[in-house]
Amino acid sequence: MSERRKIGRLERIAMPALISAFAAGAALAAVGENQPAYGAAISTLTGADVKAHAAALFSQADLDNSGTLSASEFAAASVVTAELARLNGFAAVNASDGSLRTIAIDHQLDATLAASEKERLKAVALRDYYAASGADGELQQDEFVSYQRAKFERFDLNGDGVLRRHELKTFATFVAGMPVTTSA
Ligand SMILES: [Ca+2]
Ligand SMILES: [Ca+2]
Repeated sequence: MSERRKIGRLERIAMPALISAFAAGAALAAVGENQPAYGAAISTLTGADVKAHAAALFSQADLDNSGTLSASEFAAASVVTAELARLNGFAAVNASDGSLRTIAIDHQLDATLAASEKERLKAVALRDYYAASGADGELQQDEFVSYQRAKFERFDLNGDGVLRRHELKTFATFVAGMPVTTSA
């Protein structure tokens, strides 16, 4: 199947269900009366937070409860996470203490993702997926946690095991679907 066909199928099947899954568990604070209980904005993000967040994200993204993420589930999660961050004005993080915390995104970002941005995010996600999923072509939870952990390390510019200040801001910008550079 061509990339284009895969992406077309992804739009039709995964997106509405995934948006519901994410909205039920986390975001869409700007919409509706039943707002989830967000804790305060976080000032530091630790490796333990990333692990907890990755585990929560994995179950939200595994729409068919197969215990693994397909390429379309993975790519849809990337796009929906970015869309919700734009809509809310913050990235939502499931912290290691079980609380749902926020990281503000750049206020200059548009509240919606342009179609071209979505296409770019899907293309990047599919590339990452095939790199992370290994020989069996399915992404297991430990592979997903490792993938998230590697991204976290990429944003930890001073290598102290914690994201703070501009590291955190760059991370949130990335979650919101903007291309970011982390190398000097
Ligand atoms: Ca699945
Ligand atoms: Ca750091």
